[in-house]
Amino acid sequence: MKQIDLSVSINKIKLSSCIMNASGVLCSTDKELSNLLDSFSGAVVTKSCTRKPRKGNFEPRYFEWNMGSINSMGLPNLGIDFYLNFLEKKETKKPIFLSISGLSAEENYFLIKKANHYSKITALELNLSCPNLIEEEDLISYNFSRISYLLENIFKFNKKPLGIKLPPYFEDLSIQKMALILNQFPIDFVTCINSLPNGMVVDTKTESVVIQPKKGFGGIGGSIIKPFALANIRKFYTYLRKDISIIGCGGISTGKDIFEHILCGASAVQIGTQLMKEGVFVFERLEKEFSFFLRKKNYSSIDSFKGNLKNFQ
Ligand code: RRO
Repeated sequence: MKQIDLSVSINKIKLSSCIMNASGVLCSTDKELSNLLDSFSGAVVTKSCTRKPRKGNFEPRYFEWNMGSINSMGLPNLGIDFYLNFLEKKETKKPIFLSISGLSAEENYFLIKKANHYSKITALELNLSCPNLIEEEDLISYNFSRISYLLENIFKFNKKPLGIKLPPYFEDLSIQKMALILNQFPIDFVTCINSLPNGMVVDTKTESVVIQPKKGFGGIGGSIIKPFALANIRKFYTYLRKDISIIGCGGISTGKDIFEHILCGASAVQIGTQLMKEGVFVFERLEKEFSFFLRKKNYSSIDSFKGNLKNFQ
């Protein structure tokens, strides 16, 4: 039987498998991160961290139903020092992506400078798209001049490979503008997409919202958001410099979903809601399903179909 090669490169970073966790899901604590390091995933992404530990928003703050999930976690994390110290102690061959999400530009500079000193961090995923911060008035990633200013400052000192976790955009022009900005900087990758902000789920039995923070509004993930993830990946693939890789995230629960993300232009994929539902065993299942799918299609590597989505003529 033909061997299927699921290894990929995200710019210069080599992954033995294109499947990894999405930041935020089962990647906050010592135990969760150890489980991810021991799993079949091709890389590990940490929970977005801040300078100081945070408890996050009040519970209940996560809810899932058959088509997706809603969360308003509020950036609970153990603080950057925990993640750096934890990783420093671990021997692993897997690339490690430290996700950071400072509450201000200055905090992001501080976090990036600090992480730059740690050899175990392969790359940084700068999360500019958390939809659930009580402190934040607007999402920085919907404010193009703020993003531009932030990146200009970051690339004055940053030495690590760096990518940006983006929110979903809903207009072609927004993606064009964002790509124009990103193309000016030595960015290694973008992750598309974070959860869809400001969603709402209603429980008809109790006639109530299903999560407590922010009167029930939260970020939507899971299979229901896949079309938005695919559209954002496709558009960024069209508009971004070819050396900026795309990590697809949003609505993956089967091997076929991974194929769709990569066909649209993703180089690797992240699993969020489905990891939460299934635990770390999801990686082995998805690898098997994806390999099976590729074998049926007669593809033996990711590069043989990546980005090759066809249009009607
Ligand atoms: O912690 C959260 O509330 C959260 C974050 Br930082 C994020 O980036 N995306 C999300 O859906 N939740």
